[in-house]
Amino acid sequence: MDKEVDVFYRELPKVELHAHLNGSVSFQTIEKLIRRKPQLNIEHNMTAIGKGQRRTLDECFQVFKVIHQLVDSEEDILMVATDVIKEFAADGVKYLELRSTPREETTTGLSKRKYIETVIQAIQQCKKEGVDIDVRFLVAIDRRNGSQVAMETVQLAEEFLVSSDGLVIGIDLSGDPTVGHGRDLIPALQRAKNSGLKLSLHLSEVLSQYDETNLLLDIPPDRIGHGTFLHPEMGGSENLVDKVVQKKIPLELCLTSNVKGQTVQCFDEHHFKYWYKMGHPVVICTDDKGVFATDLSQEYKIAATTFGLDREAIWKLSKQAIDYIFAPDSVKQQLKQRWRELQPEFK
Ligand code: 6MZ
Repeated sequence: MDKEVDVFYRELPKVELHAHLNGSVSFQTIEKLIRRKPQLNIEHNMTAIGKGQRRTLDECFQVFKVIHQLVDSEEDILMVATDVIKEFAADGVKYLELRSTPREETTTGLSKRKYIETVIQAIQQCKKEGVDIDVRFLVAIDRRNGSQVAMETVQLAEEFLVSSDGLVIGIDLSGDPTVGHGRDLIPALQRAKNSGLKLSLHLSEVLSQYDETNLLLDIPPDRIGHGTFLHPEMGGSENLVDKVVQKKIPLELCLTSNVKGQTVQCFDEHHFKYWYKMGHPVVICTDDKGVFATDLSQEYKIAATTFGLDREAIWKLSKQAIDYIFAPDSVKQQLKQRWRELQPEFK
């Protein structure tokens, strides 16, 4: 591997907008968790998908279940969130929107409220330690849990929107895309939107979700996760593309995740190409850097080598991501200033 090239991606200031907390747990942190819970008999190959390996999306969701067994207390969440934030910072990420599904665990006394408070505590702790990264939190709705849980999650997020000093800023809709129908979640999502929470929705991550995607685009979301099957070349439709384009909804694109999860055949065929060529807003993200054994520098490098983007184009892409963050304009201005200070000479 060319070391000098790697340094460019590592030093590139980056914005990460699509990172699931429990999918982002590194090998090292998993090691610590396994030591805390030896009785679970969990091994590394059950929590990550290594180089050259692929799984079905369904198998990926089994991996999250294993990680959830390892992360089931306040203490675990604090460690996991702190480690994940520091790892993103070490990878050159200057602004991170972390998302996670609040869980309750009767055996450890964990409540959903405590779950969110603990993530906030980790963010504050990193800030106090001077870790060079601005972190915000999106409360996630797992579609598997249905409409009532979705509504309760939004209500909880509304409370934190007011009380967390700008740290909780939005809602994520995620979970196994083959389970449930988005139509049932519209009242909760609409309520979130009305109360000022930003919305990032996983849309068309798998084929044949025209009706659901069409309905959810009418809310509309502030950003789209994946959107793999929106466009006609992938079995989507012009109508969906038109809506996304007209509303200028940015897409969060996760190359390694989609290839390892087998919703996309290979990097060459990734829908990044379609949207980027069109000039539509796209943001390169990791999705689950632990599970898919990647990091954001690596994802930018893959985009560059696969689609022939030079350093200037990559720089533009990382800078453009600032426009699509959910934090207020003042934060965007600060980040743009940072990028100006760090910009290298392009020959
Ligand atoms: C849909 C995903 C996902 O919330 O426990 N999640 N949802 N598609 C994906 N593509 C691979 N990757 C992760 O993190 C794990 C949870 O994030 C969602 C799933 O609901 C998973 O259980 P948290 O921090």
